[in-house]
Amino acid sequence: MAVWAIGDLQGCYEVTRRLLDAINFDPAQDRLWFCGDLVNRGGQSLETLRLVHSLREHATVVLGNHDLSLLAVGQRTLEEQRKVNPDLQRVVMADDAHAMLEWLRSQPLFHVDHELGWGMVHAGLHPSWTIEQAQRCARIVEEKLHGKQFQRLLRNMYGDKPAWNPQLGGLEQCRAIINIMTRMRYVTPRGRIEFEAKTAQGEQPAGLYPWFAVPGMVRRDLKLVVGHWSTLGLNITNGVHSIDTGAVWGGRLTALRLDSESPQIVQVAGREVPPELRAAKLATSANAKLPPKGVKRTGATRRRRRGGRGGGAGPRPPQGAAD
Ligand SMILES: [Mn+2]
Repeated sequence: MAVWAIGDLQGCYEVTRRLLDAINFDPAQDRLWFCGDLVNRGGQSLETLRLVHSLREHATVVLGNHDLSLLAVGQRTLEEQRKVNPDLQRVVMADDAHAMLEWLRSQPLFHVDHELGWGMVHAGLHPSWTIEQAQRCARIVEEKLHGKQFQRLLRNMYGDKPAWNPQLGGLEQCRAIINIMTRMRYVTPRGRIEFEAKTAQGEQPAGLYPWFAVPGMVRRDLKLVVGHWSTLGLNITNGVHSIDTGAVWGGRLTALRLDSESPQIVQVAGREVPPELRAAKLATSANAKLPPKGVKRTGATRRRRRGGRGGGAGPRPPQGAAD
Protein backbone atom coordinates (compact mmCIF):
# COMPACT_ATOMS: atom_id res chain seq x y z
CA MET A 1 0.00 0.00 0.00
CA ALA A 2 1.38 3.36 -1.03
CA VAL A 3 -0.17 6.80 -1.51
CA TRP A 4 1.51 8.96 -4.12
CA ALA A 5 0.75 12.57 -4.97
CA ILE A 6 1.48 13.43 -8.60
CA GLY A 7 2.17 16.89 -10.05
CA ASP A 8 0.48 18.66 -12.96
CA LEU A 9 -0.02 16.20 -15.86
CA GLN A 10 -1.13 18.86 -18.37
CA GLY A 11 -1.97 16.36 -21.06
CA CYS A 12 1.40 14.59 -20.95
CA TYR A 13 0.09 11.05 -21.33
CA GLU A 14 3.30 9.17 -22.09
CA VAL A 15 5.13 10.96 -19.30
CA THR A 16 2.33 10.02 -16.89
CA ARG A 17 2.54 6.36 -17.92
CA ARG A 18 6.30 6.38 -17.35
CA LEU A 19 5.85 7.85 -13.88
CA LEU A 20 3.25 5.22 -12.94
CA ASP A 21 5.75 2.56 -14.06
CA ALA A 22 8.56 4.23 -12.11
CA ILE A 23 6.57 4.14 -8.84
CA ASN A 24 5.38 0.58 -9.60
CA PHE A 25 1.80 1.74 -9.23
CA ASP A 26 -0.46 -1.17 -8.36
CA PRO A 27 -4.16 -0.27 -8.56
CA ALA A 28 -5.01 -3.21 -6.30
CA GLN A 29 -3.05 -1.67 -3.42
CA ASP A 30 -1.98 1.89 -4.10
CA ARG A 31 -3.72 5.25 -4.23
CA LEU A 32 -2.92 8.25 -6.39
CA TRP A 33 -3.51 11.90 -5.57
CA PHE A 34 -3.51 14.18 -8.61
CA CYS A 35 -3.04 17.84 -7.72
CA GLY A 36 -4.95 19.25 -10.70
CA ASP A 37 -4.32 20.51 -14.23
CA LEU A 38 -4.73 17.07 -15.73
CA VAL A 39 -5.20 18.63 -19.15
CA ASN A 40 -4.12 21.30 -21.64
CA ARG A 41 -0.90 22.19 -23.46
CA GLY A 42 0.67 18.70 -23.48
CA GLY A 43 -0.99 17.55 -26.72
CA GLN A 44 -2.38 14.33 -25.24
CA SER A 45 -5.06 15.70 -22.96
CA LEU A 46 -7.70 13.25 -24.19
CA GLU A 47 -5.50 10.22 -23.49
CA THR A 48 -4.45 11.65 -20.13
CA LEU A 49 -8.01 12.33 -19.02
CA ARG A 50 -9.08 8.85 -20.14
CA LEU A 51 -6.24 7.34 -18.12
CA VAL A 52 -7.08 9.24 -14.91
CA HIS A 53 -10.81 8.59 -15.43
CA SER A 54 -10.06 4.86 -15.78
CA LEU A 55 -8.16 5.01 -12.47
CA ARG A 56 -10.87 7.01 -10.71
CA GLU A 57 -11.62 4.31 -8.14
CA HIS A 58 -7.98 4.46 -7.06
CA ALA A 59 -7.43 8.19 -7.36
CA THR A 60 -8.18 11.44 -5.59
CA VAL A 61 -8.26 14.52 -7.82
CA VAL A 62 -8.53 18.23 -7.09
CA LEU A 63 -9.42 20.64 -9.86
CA GLY A 64 -6.88 23.04 -11.38
CA ASN A 65 -7.45 26.17 -13.45
CA HIS A 66 -7.01 24.23 -16.70
CA ASP A 67 -9.52 21.58 -15.59
CA LEU A 68 -12.07 24.29 -14.84
CA SER A 69 -11.36 25.83 -18.25
CA LEU A 70 -12.02 22.48 -19.89
CA LEU A 71 -15.34 22.23 -18.06
CA ALA A 72 -16.23 25.72 -19.27
CA VAL A 73 -15.29 24.85 -22.85
CA GLY A 74 -17.43 21.73 -22.59
CA GLN A 75 -20.50 23.93 -22.05
CA ARG A 76 -19.96 26.10 -25.11
CA THR A 77 -21.55 25.77 -28.53
CA LEU A 78 -19.93 23.58 -31.19
CA GLU A 79 -18.94 26.70 -33.11
CA GLU A 80 -17.19 28.16 -30.07
CA GLN A 81 -15.52 24.85 -29.30
CA ARG A 82 -13.99 24.81 -32.79
CA LYS A 83 -12.00 27.94 -31.83
CA VAL A 84 -10.40 26.30 -28.81
CA ASN A 85 -6.87 24.89 -29.01
CA PRO A 86 -6.67 21.42 -30.62
CA ASP A 87 -5.61 19.67 -27.44
CA LEU A 88 -8.75 20.65 -25.49
CA GLN A 89 -10.90 20.45 -28.61
CA ARG A 90 -10.10 16.73 -28.97
CA VAL A 91 -11.37 16.19 -25.42
CA VAL A 92 -14.71 17.96 -25.81
CA MET A 93 -15.35 16.41 -29.26
CA ALA A 94 -14.58 12.84 -28.11
CA ASP A 95 -17.37 10.24 -27.95
CA ASP A 96 -16.72 9.66 -24.27
CA ALA A 97 -16.42 13.37 -23.41
CA HIS A 98 -19.71 13.57 -21.54
CA ALA A 99 -18.88 10.83 -19.04
CA MET A 100 -15.39 12.19 -18.43
CA LEU A 101 -16.47 15.81 -18.04
CA GLU A 102 -19.33 14.89 -15.72
CA TRP A 103 -16.87 12.95 -13.58
CA LEU A 104 -14.37 15.84 -13.67
CA ARG A 105 -17.08 18.30 -12.63
CA SER A 106 -17.83 16.17 -9.56
CA GLN A 107 -14.27 16.53 -8.25
CA PRO A 108 -13.39 18.81 -5.31
CA LEU A 109 -11.20 21.91 -5.10
CA PHE A 110 -9.64 20.91 -1.79
CA HIS A 111 -9.11 17.45 -0.34
CA VAL A 112 -8.21 16.69 3.29
CA ASP A 113 -7.21 13.37 4.80
CA HIS A 114 -6.57 13.89 8.52
CA GLU A 115 -5.66 10.25 9.07
CA LEU A 116 -2.91 10.48 6.48
CA GLY A 117 -1.99 13.99 7.66
CA TRP A 118 -2.18 15.59 4.24
CA GLY A 119 -4.33 18.04 2.32
CA MET A 120 -4.24 18.78 -1.41
CA VAL A 121 -5.21 21.87 -3.40
CA HIS A 122 -4.10 22.91 -6.90
CA ALA A 123 -2.62 26.37 -6.23
CA GLY A 124 -2.90 27.21 -2.54
CA LEU A 125 -4.84 28.49 0.45
CA HIS A 126 -5.29 32.11 1.51
CA PRO A 127 -2.62 32.94 4.13
CA SER A 128 -5.37 33.72 6.68
CA TRP A 129 -7.37 30.52 6.17
CA THR A 130 -7.25 27.66 8.65
CA ILE A 131 -7.84 24.19 7.20
CA GLU A 132 -11.45 24.35 8.43
CA GLN A 133 -12.05 27.74 6.80
CA ALA A 134 -10.49 26.47 3.58
CA GLN A 135 -12.78 23.43 3.64
CA ARG A 136 -15.82 25.66 4.10
CA CYS A 137 -14.73 27.86 1.21
CA ALA A 138 -14.07 24.89 -1.07
CA ARG A 139 -17.50 23.48 -0.23
CA ILE A 140 -19.22 26.73 -1.25
CA VAL A 141 -17.79 26.42 -4.77
CA GLU A 142 -18.15 22.64 -4.96
CA GLU A 143 -21.86 22.83 -4.09
CA LYS A 144 -22.40 25.16 -7.04
CA LEU A 145 -20.17 23.19 -9.38
CA HIS A 146 -21.78 19.87 -8.50
CA GLY A 147 -25.31 21.28 -8.54
CA LYS A 148 -27.84 22.31 -11.17
CA GLN A 149 -26.49 25.87 -11.48
CA PHE A 150 -23.01 24.79 -12.53
CA GLN A 151 -23.23 26.45 -15.96
CA ARG A 152 -23.79 29.80 -14.32
CA LEU A 153 -20.71 29.28 -12.19
CA LEU A 154 -18.56 28.25 -15.17
CA ARG A 155 -19.70 31.32 -17.13
CA ASN A 156 -18.92 33.67 -14.26
CA MET A 157 -15.72 32.28 -12.79
CA TYR A 158 -13.28 34.20 -15.00
CA GLY A 159 -11.74 37.44 -13.81
CA ASP A 160 -9.12 38.61 -11.33
CA LYS A 161 -11.55 40.47 -9.10
CA PRO A 162 -12.71 40.70 -6.42
CA ALA A 163 -9.92 39.90 -4.00
CA TRP A 164 -10.97 37.64 -1.16
CA ASN A 165 -12.67 39.16 1.84
CA PRO A 166 -14.96 37.41 4.31
CA GLN A 167 -17.96 39.59 3.39
CA LEU A 168 -18.18 38.37 -0.21
CA GLY A 169 -21.18 36.36 -1.32
CA GLY A 170 -22.62 34.65 -4.39
CA LEU A 171 -20.64 34.35 -7.59
CA GLU A 172 -18.07 36.95 -6.51
CA GLN A 173 -17.26 34.84 -3.48
CA CYS A 174 -16.92 31.77 -5.71
CA ARG A 175 -14.62 33.62 -8.11
CA ALA A 176 -12.37 34.79 -5.26
CA ILE A 177 -12.16 31.26 -3.84
CA ILE A 178 -11.47 29.72 -7.26
CA ASN A 179 -8.71 32.26 -7.90
CA ILE A 180 -7.05 31.45 -4.58
CA MET A 181 -7.34 27.70 -4.88
CA THR A 182 -6.46 27.36 -8.57
CA ARG A 183 -4.44 30.41 -9.71
CA MET A 184 -2.56 31.97 -6.78
CA ARG A 185 1.24 32.23 -6.58
CA TYR A 186 2.48 35.51 -5.14
CA VAL A 187 0.43 37.61 -2.75
CA THR A 188 0.78 40.91 -0.92
CA PRO A 189 1.33 40.83 2.87
CA ARG A 190 -2.47 41.05 3.23
CA GLY A 191 -3.01 38.07 0.98
CA ARG A 192 -4.14 39.82 -2.20
CA ILE A 193 -3.10 37.86 -5.31
CA GLU A 194 -0.68 39.49 -7.76
CA PHE A 195 -1.77 37.64 -10.90
CA GLU A 196 1.00 38.91 -13.15
CA ALA A 197 3.86 37.67 -10.97
CA LYS A 198 4.76 34.15 -12.06
CA THR A 199 8.54 34.13 -11.72
CA ALA A 200 10.79 31.88 -9.69
CA GLN A 201 11.10 32.63 -5.99
CA GLY A 202 13.48 35.51 -5.31
CA GLU A 203 12.76 37.18 -8.65
CA GLN A 204 9.35 38.59 -7.73
CA PRO A 205 8.67 42.33 -7.36
CA ALA A 206 9.39 43.78 -3.93
CA GLY A 207 6.63 43.39 -1.37
CA LEU A 208 5.26 40.13 -2.76
CA TYR A 209 5.49 36.76 -1.01
CA PRO A 210 4.76 33.20 -2.07
CA TRP A 211 1.33 32.47 -0.55
CA PHE A 212 2.91 29.90 1.80
CA ALA A 213 5.55 32.26 3.15
CA VAL A 214 3.63 35.40 4.09
CA PRO A 215 4.80 36.96 7.38
CA GLY A 216 2.25 36.35 10.14
CA MET A 217 0.24 33.80 8.17
CA VAL A 218 -1.93 31.25 9.96
CA ARG A 219 -0.27 28.11 11.32
CA ARG A 220 -1.60 24.81 9.97
CA ASP A 221 -0.87 21.36 11.33
CA LEU A 222 -1.76 19.53 8.13
CA LYS A 223 0.89 19.05 5.46
CA LEU A 224 -0.20 20.28 2.05
CA VAL A 225 0.66 19.11 -1.44
CA VAL A 226 0.10 21.55 -4.30
CA GLY A 227 0.87 21.97 -7.99
CA HIS A 228 0.44 24.92 -10.40
CA TRP A 229 3.80 26.69 -10.00
CA SER A 230 6.37 25.25 -12.40
CA THR A 231 8.86 28.12 -12.04
CA LEU A 232 9.04 27.38 -8.33
CA GLY A 233 10.10 23.79 -8.96
CA LEU A 234 10.11 21.17 -6.26
CA ASN A 235 9.83 23.18 -3.06
CA ILE A 236 9.05 22.32 0.55
CA THR A 237 8.37 25.33 2.78
CA ASN A 238 6.28 25.55 5.96
CA GLY A 239 4.75 22.12 5.36
CA VAL A 240 3.69 23.03 1.81
CA HIS A 241 5.03 20.59 -0.77
CA SER A 242 4.98 22.13 -4.22
CA ILE A 243 5.39 19.40 -6.86
CA ASP A 244 4.67 20.97 -10.26
CA THR A 245 8.06 20.47 -11.83
CA GLY A 246 6.97 21.50 -15.32
CA ALA A 247 6.59 18.19 -17.17
CA VAL A 248 4.74 20.04 -19.94
CA TRP A 249 7.61 22.56 -20.27
CA GLY A 250 10.28 19.86 -20.60
CA GLY A 251 11.00 19.63 -16.89
CA ARG A 252 10.01 16.58 -14.89
CA LEU A 253 6.88 14.92 -13.63
CA THR A 254 7.07 14.38 -9.88
CA ALA A 255 5.51 11.84 -7.54
CA LEU A 256 5.69 12.41 -3.78
CA ARG A 257 4.94 9.52 -1.46
CA LEU A 258 2.54 10.68 1.26
CA ASP A 259 2.41 7.63 3.52
CA SER A 260 6.10 7.38 4.36
CA GLU A 261 8.05 8.96 7.22
CA SER A 262 10.67 10.72 5.12
CA PRO A 263 9.75 12.41 1.85
CA GLN A 264 10.19 9.97 -0.98
CA ILE A 265 10.25 11.54 -4.40
CA VAL A 266 10.28 9.87 -7.80
CA GLN A 267 10.65 11.87 -11.00
CA VAL A 268 10.66 11.12 -14.70
CA ALA A 269 11.67 13.32 -17.61
CA GLY A 270 8.90 15.51 -18.99
CA ARG A 271 7.89 16.32 -22.53
CA GLU A 272 10.45 17.45 -25.10
CA VAL A 273 10.11 21.18 -25.81
CA PRO A 274 12.23 23.90 -27.47
CA PRO A 275 14.94 25.21 -25.09
CA GLU A 276 13.65 28.79 -24.96
CA LEU A 277 10.23 27.66 -23.71
CA ARG A 278 11.89 25.43 -21.19
CA ALA A 279 14.03 28.20 -19.74
CA ALA A 280 11.08 30.53 -19.28
CA LYS A 281 8.83 28.12 -17.44
CA LEU A 282 11.11 26.04 -15.26
CA ALA A 283 12.88 26.54 -11.99
CA THR A 284 16.63 26.85 -12.35
CA SER A 285 18.72 24.67 -10.05
CA ALA A 286 19.67 27.81 -8.15
CA ASN A 287 16.15 28.66 -7.05
CA ALA A 288 14.56 25.22 -6.81
CA LYS A 289 14.81 23.92 -3.29
CA LEU A 290 15.45 20.23 -3.59
CA PRO A 291 15.31 17.91 -0.64
CA PRO A 292 18.84 16.54 -0.04
CA LYS A 293 18.01 12.87 0.08
CA GLY A 294 15.33 10.38 -0.82
CA VAL A 295 15.13 11.70 -4.34
CA LYS A 296 15.05 8.98 -6.90
CA ARG A 297 15.15 10.00 -10.51
CA THR A 298 14.18 7.44 -13.05
CA GLY A 299 13.44 7.37 -16.74
CA ALA A 300 16.06 10.05 -17.33
CA THR A 301 16.37 9.08 -20.95
CA ARG A 302 14.33 11.69 -22.65
CA ARG A 303 11.99 10.31 -25.21
CA ARG A 304 11.22 12.44 -28.20
CA ARG A 305 7.55 13.17 -28.49
CA ARG A 306 6.16 12.81 -31.95
CA GLY A 307 3.70 15.27 -33.39
CA GLY A 308 5.39 18.21 -31.70
CA ARG A 309 2.27 20.29 -31.40
CA GLY A 310 1.62 21.77 -27.99
CA GLY A 311 -1.88 22.60 -26.87
CA GLY A 312 -1.26 26.20 -25.93
CA ALA A 313 -1.50 27.79 -29.35
CA GLY A 314 -5.21 28.40 -29.70
CA PRO A 315 -7.29 31.17 -28.20
CA ARG A 316 -7.65 31.06 -24.46
CA PRO A 317 -10.88 31.26 -22.55
CA PRO A 318 -11.84 34.88 -21.83
CA GLN A 319 -9.44 36.22 -19.19
CA GLY A 320 -7.53 34.33 -16.57
CA ALA A 321 -7.86 30.71 -15.59
CA ALA A 322 -5.48 29.58 -18.31
CA ASP A 323 -2.39 30.75 -16.47
MN1 LIG B 1 -2.49 25.52 -12.82
